[in-house]
Amino acid sequence: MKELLARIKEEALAKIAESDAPDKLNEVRINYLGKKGELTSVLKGMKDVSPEERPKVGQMVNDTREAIETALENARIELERKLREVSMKKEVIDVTLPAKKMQMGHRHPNTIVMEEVERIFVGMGYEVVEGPEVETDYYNFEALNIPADHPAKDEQDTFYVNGDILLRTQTSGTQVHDMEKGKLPIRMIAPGRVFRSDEVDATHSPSFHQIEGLVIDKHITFADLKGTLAEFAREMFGEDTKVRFRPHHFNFTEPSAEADVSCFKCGGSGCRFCKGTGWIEILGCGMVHPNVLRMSKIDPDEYSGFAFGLGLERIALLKYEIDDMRLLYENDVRFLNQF
Ligand code: 2NM
Repeated sequence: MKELLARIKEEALAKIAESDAPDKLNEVRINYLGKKGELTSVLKGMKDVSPEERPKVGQMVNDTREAIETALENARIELERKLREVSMKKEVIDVTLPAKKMQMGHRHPNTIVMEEVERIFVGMGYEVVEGPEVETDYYNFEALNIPADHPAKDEQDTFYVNGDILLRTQTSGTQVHDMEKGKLPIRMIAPGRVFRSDEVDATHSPSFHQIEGLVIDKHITFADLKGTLAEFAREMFGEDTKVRFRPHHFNFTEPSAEADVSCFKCGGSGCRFCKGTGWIEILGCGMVHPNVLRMSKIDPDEYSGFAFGLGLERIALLKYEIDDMRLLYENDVRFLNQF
């Protein structure tokens, strides 16, 4: 009996030692300690052992069972440790590997120019004010001294919602709203989308963007307008940029002018870019018409002001030497990625 138990124990420990997976250990447990296991059949044979021998043999069987169980438990712990080690090695992260490149979006050329213009005027103490894209006839035309029979009001040029409500053709309405508040002085720019009933071509679109500026205070003169736009041109197009003013007509300003900047490609000597003239037209401007001030309850004998308006897309096309405005709206990333 003693030899039999020693053999069982030796065999079981050998099997445990060569087990390299949890289910193999389980197999050993079933084969030796299970209901039909070898040790169990020894226990069943106890009835043939004499009563005097029984406690001794019983003790031996228990010792053997304990030895096998301890070996199984130790093997299980060791096996789990090994498996954990293998999986930790497999899951290791190499922090020295080059990172995946992030696909970063970027600002649209229109936005770049818009933010640049805003930055320059905010630097001069202007407020940025946004207003509604849908306006009444009064704010878009009448308050700006544009009479009922003016060609700009024609349905050929303006999108009407109905007889009185329309899509704004300029952002000046936003400035009228501000003047009506009666808080003076005013130093503001009104950027935003405007609408005109134009056919799409290289330089026209039914929807584009404007930035209009307005300053109203006591003793504002055309000299203030000139100095302001000269500073804007230097910041926008470069230190050496010159500005010139040509007489023009707008209903809402008197006198009115168009402003040109010296060509920032050739410096003014004349090139393909400025069509040989050395100058590039960038905006319209003037001193706010007394009628406009009066309609917004500002006394033109006490206050005066200047205003100007520029087309955002036009500046973007010039700055980036883009020859077709449609490229700014198509949102082809191969085009947009260049800026
Ligand atoms: C321009 C040209 C000249 C202008 C006038 C006003 C207001 F509201 F004060 F009357 N806002 N913007 C103005 C003046 C706009 O765009 C070419």
